[in-house]
Amino acid sequence: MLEELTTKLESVLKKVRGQGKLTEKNIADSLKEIRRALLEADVNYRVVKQFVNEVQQKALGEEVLRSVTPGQQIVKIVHDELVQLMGETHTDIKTAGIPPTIIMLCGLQGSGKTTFSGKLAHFLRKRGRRPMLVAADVYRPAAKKQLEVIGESLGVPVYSTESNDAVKICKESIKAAREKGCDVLILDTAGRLHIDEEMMQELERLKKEVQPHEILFVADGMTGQDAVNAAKQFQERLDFDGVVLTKMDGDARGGAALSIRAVTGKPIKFIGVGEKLDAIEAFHPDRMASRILGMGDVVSLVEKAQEAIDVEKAEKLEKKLRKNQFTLEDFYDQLQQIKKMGPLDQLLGMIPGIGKQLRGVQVDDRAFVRIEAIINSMTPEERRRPEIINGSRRRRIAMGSGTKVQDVNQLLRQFNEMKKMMKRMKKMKFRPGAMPGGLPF
Ligand SMILES: Nc1nc2c(ncn2[C@@H]2O[C@H](COP(=O)(O)OP(=O)(O)OP(=O)(O)O)[C@@H](O)[C@H]2O)c(=O)[nH]1
Ligand SMILES: [Mg+2]
Repeated sequence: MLEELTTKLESVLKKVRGQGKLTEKNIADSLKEIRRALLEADVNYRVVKQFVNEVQQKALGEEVLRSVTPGQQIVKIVHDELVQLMGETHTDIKTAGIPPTIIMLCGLQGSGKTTFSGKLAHFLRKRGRRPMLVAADVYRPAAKKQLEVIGESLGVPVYSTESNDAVKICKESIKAAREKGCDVLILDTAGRLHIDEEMMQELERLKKEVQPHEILFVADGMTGQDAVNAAKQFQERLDFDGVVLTKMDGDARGGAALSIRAVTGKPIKFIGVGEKLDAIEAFHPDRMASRILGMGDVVSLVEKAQEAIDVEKAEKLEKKLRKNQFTLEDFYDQLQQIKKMGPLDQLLGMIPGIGKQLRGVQVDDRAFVRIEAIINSMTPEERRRPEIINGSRRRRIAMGSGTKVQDVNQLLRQFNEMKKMMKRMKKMKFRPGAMPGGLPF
């Protein structure tokens, strides 16, 4: 995510940190580079100007210049300003006093509204809500079908009718939601290639007659300033409540993420990080600022782990670890759980320090498949007591799994390393609840 910007900012800040003494001159030089990096990431030029001014004023303050670690102070200033720029704190979506809570999505064509409806339904349901999707895009012939497929794959009800009156459909859906006991309605509206009068009028009518509790503007994070300009126009007409930035997993440069709040005054509430329906993250300005500066995002990583990891299994595993009974079977189980957390490269990017080394490196999820195949080709006895796996067993396992003996050797070596590491960890004070001490990195 936002790799280019991160690489550039990291390199500027590394230089700053390395300088024993900060002067007005080298602060000005660094700021020039920061300014360029932001402009190249397609951040709005007014936003950049303001940002650089703020950082400059704070950086030239007495405490920084006299501090023992001026470089670190500057990094902190840049970080804090980024947080400020993106809205300071996370803003949740509203909940209606009397259900259903109505959430209306709007945005240009192809920005990711329909996909996001599914993601939001998935997200809310995991938090104990009962969402219903509403097919309010009456223009694109396949739109209803697309939403129905999404609803079906999630097991979430979809309200759709033959009517071509979006206002009517949305109004009717309120009754349908009450009947089905759904407490959130997500309205998937139509997109247009460009902002046009007819589209705006339809959205205004929806707002007036359906009175959604929350209007979210969905913008394609890859389109930078175009997204920001569209947001501004939607803002003027609809006064929406928040922004969703999609496609942040791709080549998004960061321009939209860093300017949209300042330009529209509305917070980013969610980001989309993939095509799958679980590729959604609640937006936290502080976490994003840390990621942008290459400091990782341990909090999100831990949250992902909490969602994917089965507590009971984790407790069993911990007992085994304590008794040093960790087997290849447990290792296999662990892999399955990690897989549920999402694509490896996204996960690694959240680990402080690691992100940088791996940036641009394609992490091969197929390595997982290979390891699975190898473990699958072992007998239960071999999984429990890998020390019995001799040369001929290794050859058999390699054959059975369609891999090479070297692959089997490598896996066994890694497994032994892991066991050794765990032994060491056991000797340390191991407090699973305490972060980051409870994490194996
Ligand atoms: N990589 C990636 N692709 C996404 C994301 N969100 C949506 N897409 C893709 O973007 C394309 C358009 O998504 P839709 O959800 O159909 O967009 P829409 O805004 O509903 O489009 P219209 O209804 O035609 O206005 C699809 O191919 C999605 O798979 C995301 O977060 N990451
Ligand atoms: Mg759509």
